[in-house]
Amino acid sequence: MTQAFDAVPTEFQVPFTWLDGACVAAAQATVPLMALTVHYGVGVFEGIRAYDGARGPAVFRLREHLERLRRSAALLRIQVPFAVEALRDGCCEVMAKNGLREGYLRPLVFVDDGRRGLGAPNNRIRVAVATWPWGRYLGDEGVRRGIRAQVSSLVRMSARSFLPKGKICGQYVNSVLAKRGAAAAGFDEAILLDEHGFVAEATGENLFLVRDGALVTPPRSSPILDGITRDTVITLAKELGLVVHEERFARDQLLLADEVFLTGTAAEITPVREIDGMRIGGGERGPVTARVQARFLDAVHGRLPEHADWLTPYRV
Ligand code: PPE
Repeated sequence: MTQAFDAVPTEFQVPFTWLDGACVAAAQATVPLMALTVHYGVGVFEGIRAYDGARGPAVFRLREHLERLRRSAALLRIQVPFAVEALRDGCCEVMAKNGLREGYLRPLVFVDDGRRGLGAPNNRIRVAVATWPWGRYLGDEGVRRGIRAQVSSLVRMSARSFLPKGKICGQYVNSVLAKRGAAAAGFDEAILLDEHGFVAEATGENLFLVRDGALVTPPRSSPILDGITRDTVITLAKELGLVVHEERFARDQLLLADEVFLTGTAAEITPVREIDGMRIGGGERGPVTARVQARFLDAVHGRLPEHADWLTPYRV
């Protein structure tokens, strides 16, 4: 069976990509066909956002993202050939050169061609930072009104077979399969349970529920990414006087929650208004979610002086 594809242009054209230490023309920043990462998914990546604010544009929690990139690489037994400081400067430089006062940054550490096969250990490790202007990941309406989610029939990858704390390229097939299944069934997003039946996370977001005014989110010992937005929300919620429990919960507790929301760099804070056709709480963004969302926006846009250290300013 053959399938015809229309040529799909790159979604967002920007002039520059940072590659192996310098900004190059984005069209020249390519990966060889036989790069190991293309075949086996042995690469690591990050997703970072920059926001404009009163004091100009700044990257949000850049150091934490770059440190997680190093940890992901360590789990994969590869070494990022640049120091965090060099990557930090590269991220700021490519945003500035692309004239982006806001946007998404995608550092990618990939293993080049050279030796072939699963055992190839020593091919050159290369690093790119792509950037583009990215709007609301789960839709403008999703952020305001909430999205409709499905509990996936696929289980979140187990830490017995994979390393969920690493943002490792190949591991994302688990997420893509769940996301595609949800989309095919008419949902906006999938929520994955772990192998024991406890709620883990969504395909590219951590998950919180609100119960009796308190936040509950799966603990870091669950097979979830150690989300930086998750950490930000826990910090900001405590500052708002909310109690936060990091504990496991099952599907029934999720369905009975007063509110549910997802957190991620791309998705920011997105309410969930319906799961598997059941209305969550009032079926719209709940009041606690709205408070956390507002404080999150204050933080990323530089309106919280006490969290100025979360921002890495750059000049456009
Ligand atoms: N869980 C997963 C599996 C995940 O991929 C992300 C980020 C999170 C939780 C939230 O982590 P953090 O961004 O540090 O709060 N997902 C990234 C990739 C999205 C994509 O489409 O690609 C992101 O949000 O940038």
